[in-house]
Amino acid sequence: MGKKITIGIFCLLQSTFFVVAASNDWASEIIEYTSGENVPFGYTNASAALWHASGITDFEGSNTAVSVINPPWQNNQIVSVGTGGKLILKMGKRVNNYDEPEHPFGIDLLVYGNTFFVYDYNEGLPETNTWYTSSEEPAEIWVSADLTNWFIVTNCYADALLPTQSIDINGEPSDYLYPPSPDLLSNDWFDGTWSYSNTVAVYDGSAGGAPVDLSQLKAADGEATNLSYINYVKIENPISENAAEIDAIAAVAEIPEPFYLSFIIYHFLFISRKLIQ
Ligand SMILES: [Ca+2]
Ligand SMILES: [Ca+2]
Repeated sequence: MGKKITIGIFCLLQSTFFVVAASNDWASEIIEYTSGENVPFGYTNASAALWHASGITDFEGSNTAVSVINPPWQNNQIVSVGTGGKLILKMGKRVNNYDEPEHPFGIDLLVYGNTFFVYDYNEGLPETNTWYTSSEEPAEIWVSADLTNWFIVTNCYADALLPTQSIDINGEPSDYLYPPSPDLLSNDWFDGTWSYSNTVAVYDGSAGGAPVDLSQLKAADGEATNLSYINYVKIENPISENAAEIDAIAAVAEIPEPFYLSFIIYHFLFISRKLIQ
């Protein structure tokens, strides 16, 4: 009985730790929200943009996996930033600007929206049925370390490329903290060759999102700059007549940590075994 309780508490601690650790990777606090104009009714709940991006959404009455053709759309999943609107969120932890290898492709932050690729239903299943447009509603992404000095992201927009994909090509869960290649931002998605299968394949296990590199920023005076870290993200929409939707904002996971850790653990075990022998 005592042992069971101990194991139970241990598991509880483990799962609590897991939840807390996972949460820190996401936007965790609303600093400011102004809906702006042209916002769909009911889509003004800014807390929908906090924590983990959506993995499932309703489709004709049943839960289905979020994908590049099936975006999150429920008003507890996304918040709209209309024309003249603004959403400022604090990240759950400091987001560092790293290059390879700590951050794949040098991408530091991922902004998830609800864009999707559009294909002609009349031409059959989406696996090989090519995209002819997307539902993008681009909004500016700004970042700040101190909530005073803001810098605009120059390499991508929110609620544009890339649509969210919750499962990989094998149907396994995508990694929402692993960035897609930023080369995909300049890909010609509508050249008649891109459909579900090859799109998901080039995501390479990432879940998509707008891939932000903190080395590709501009100051208010237009000068190119970078930041070594940020704590705040602002989505602003002076561009689009349509409201942009935000699902979540994630810090990219640092790659080498587990490798270093496993390296240390391996050597610790190796030395311990030698000592015991
Ligand atoms: Ca970077
Ligand atoms: Ca949208």
